[in-house]
Amino acid sequence: MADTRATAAAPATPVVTRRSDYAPPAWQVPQVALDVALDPLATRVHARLEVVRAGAHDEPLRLDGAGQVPLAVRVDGIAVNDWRIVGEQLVLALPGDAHVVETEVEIAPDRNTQLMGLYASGGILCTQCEAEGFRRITWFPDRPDVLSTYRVRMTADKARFPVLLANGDPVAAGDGADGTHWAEWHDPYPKPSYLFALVAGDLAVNRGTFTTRSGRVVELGIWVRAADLARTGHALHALQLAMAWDERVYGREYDLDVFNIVAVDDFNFGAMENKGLNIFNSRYILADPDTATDWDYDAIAAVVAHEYFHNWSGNRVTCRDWFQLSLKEGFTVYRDQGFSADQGSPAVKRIEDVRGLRAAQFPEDAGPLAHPVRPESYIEIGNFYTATIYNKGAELIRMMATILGPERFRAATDLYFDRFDGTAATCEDFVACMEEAGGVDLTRFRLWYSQAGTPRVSATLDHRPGSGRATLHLAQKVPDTPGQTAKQPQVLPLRLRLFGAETGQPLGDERLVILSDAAASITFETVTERPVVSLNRGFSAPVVIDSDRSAADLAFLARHDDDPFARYEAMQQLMLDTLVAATVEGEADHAAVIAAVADTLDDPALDRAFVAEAVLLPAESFIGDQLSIVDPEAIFQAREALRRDLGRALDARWRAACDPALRRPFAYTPEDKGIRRLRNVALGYVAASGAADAAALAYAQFEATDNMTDRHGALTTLVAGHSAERDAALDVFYHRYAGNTLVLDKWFQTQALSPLEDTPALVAELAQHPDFTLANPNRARALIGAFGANQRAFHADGGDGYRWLADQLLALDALNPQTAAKLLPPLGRWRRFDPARAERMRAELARIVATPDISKDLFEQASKSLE
Ligand code: 0A1
Ligand code: ZN
Repeated sequence: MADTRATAAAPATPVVTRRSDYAPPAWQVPQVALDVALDPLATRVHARLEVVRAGAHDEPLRLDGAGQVPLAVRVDGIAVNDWRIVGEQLVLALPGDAHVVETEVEIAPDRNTQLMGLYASGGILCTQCEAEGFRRITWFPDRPDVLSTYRVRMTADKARFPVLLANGDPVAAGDGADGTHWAEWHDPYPKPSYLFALVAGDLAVNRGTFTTRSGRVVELGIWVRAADLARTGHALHALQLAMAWDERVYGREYDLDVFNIVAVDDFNFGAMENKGLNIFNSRYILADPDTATDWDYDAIAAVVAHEYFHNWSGNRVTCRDWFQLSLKEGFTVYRDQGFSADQGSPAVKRIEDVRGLRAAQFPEDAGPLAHPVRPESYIEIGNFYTATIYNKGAELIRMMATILGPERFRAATDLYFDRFDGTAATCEDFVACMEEAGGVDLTRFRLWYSQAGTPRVSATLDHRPGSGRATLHLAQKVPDTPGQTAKQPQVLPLRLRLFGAETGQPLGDERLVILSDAAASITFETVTERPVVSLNRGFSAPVVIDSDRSAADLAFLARHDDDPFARYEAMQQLMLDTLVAATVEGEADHAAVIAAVADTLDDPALDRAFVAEAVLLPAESFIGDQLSIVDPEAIFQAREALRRDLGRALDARWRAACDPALRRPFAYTPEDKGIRRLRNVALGYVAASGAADAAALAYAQFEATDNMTDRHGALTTLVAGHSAERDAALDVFYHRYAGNTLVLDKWFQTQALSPLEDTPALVAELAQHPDFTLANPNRARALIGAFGANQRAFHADGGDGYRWLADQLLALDALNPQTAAKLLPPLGRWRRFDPARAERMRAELARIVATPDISKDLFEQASKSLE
């Protein structure tokens, strides 16, 4: 096999792929038969492609390949040698309109450290083909608009690989010579190569069934190592819930007789929706109360649902080209958000999603890697699995759903699935269905797909006492982003409502205002008292709102708004204004925030999960996003001072929320989750107050609890301060969970997220720990990713963190370019910092770009961050 590094290396002049260059494939491949003789060091792949000329042309057949050498090429059964290798393609001229082309290659999954194509994870052989991994397995037109039916035959050593799985349904199996066995699978649904999968390993299965609404009984299987079997129940249950939900909410039924999920420890992303054979990062499958937090349980259900939902939004209807990635990802995220909202509290789910959007997507949209939801070009498509494609993409679908209303939105998704079933579609196709079935004109709305950047909306409310009316003046601006200036106003659906400042009562109904011009004024009648405006309720548009509402008005909305999201938002804005003032001026009055937090804690009508979210201060990075120059230390100090004051002023309330008397045996119910969430937020505030007994309290919780949520919550609080209990807890935790890789990830991550001054030194030390390895993406992210996200530690004076991160990225790039490139963005934010920090960050980016033989993945991220 050729050197695996060769194909990832940055070419001298990187090849840029452009959306405008799209051309339909010259050849289609309606049928594929693969014969795979599996062996960790020498796997033989024989591919038989039935190729058909598409249209009248004399183009040769072009097959993509990476890191492999064709050992044989046959056309219609006859060996040929008149093919050429051009770049990474095998080019073969064919005389007729239909031929059978066969190739044979040898690959070494054991040596595949990129985790793309066929690779080994803990003795399991598995595949990852999205976006361009299939070309690392065999020669093929590896593009999503070539759809084929696949027949796959696998042969392997029966003792080492007793289980053989592939897409579709199993059709035959048997024993071969020399202790081998074989299995054949057939997938009747035409699919692009990125959805191909196979797995071979010594796996145990948790089986279940699901009966679809038309009576088909589907065999479900969650496949893991035998030792992990006891931790698969939650994932299986989530899968059954997701299957029922998709029938009920979108009318989508499952279409094969089996649905398998395999969990592996080494995986570049969260999971993959291969047809009928999803492959997961084990962190999104394995859970039990002792090892997984409530956050993990929720994430498992969300990712299981996400991958399942792709069976329709992604697999039955796929993407024409990778510029359309958000067609499947934005829509599927929107669908999994709806599923999760329906499992518990929709308001809390919305708050979590908006918090995530602000933490990951807004900074992306404001930085050097900003790109539209439908990008115009890329060097490496792996770099475009971003918060913009996924989460902003989901917000676009949500806005269209808001504009259409639930019935018309459902009619539009039905039309989309019907019209494009079995084909490769575009974002434009989706929007056209929304227009047609929704009876709306979305011409201007399409700008959301082509313009990057988060729109900013300014809002001022005019009211003359006694006039009986009020006027809301709105204006919008879409900021410049790399390569895009002078943008047009976008279509913003804004849910609004007025409240009377004296009575606290609503003044009229909620209104949906569609702002599509640069500015507009909206008049409200029957305004009988001084109004306060509740804006962008439910976060109906993914924008930044600049309003002139006073602290008193925000505190009023935090108490009286009837939209839970808006209530949370008012509280956050109040906190944010206070923290920004404190950062800039060195101090601020904390009284309004303390009063609002006290009221929220005291309101018995609010669910505890909501309260826990509402009383959390905005993240340090989000405070930084409000400032023209980020001063990480000043932000940290301002936030700590407010935490201390909140801790002290509301001490009795926090202690009540984390009172051991409230503990009860673990149950994964919305109510118990809420109690646990608030308990751990409260514990953090007790510690922030500086109370002498805080570490003892946290340690007692750490020891006495029966679940990871409370144990990890206590550990997080302990790790944020210096105490004997901190060291003891880290030690106990490490030894108790030695051998459980997922829990050890938490051990690394919690320390890397600590706000203490010695975190940079500790992180450097942890990188030398015997349990640290760059070969496992979860472990690398737990340490390197967490450190990059720790604003205070990463930017600590001296800038040693920048050099350390760059060194880690370069080392990781040599093994796994995709994962390395994903961890670069914290360095790319250099323009937002003071000149001394900015220069050091820039110098590290320049050093990365100048390093010979870096991957095109890392090159694209680093070079764009320098521009
Ligand atoms: N389509 C998957 C995400 C994914 C993308 C690329 C991968 O390559 C390593 C893996 C997974 C999803 O949306 O879940
Ligand atoms: Zn997805």
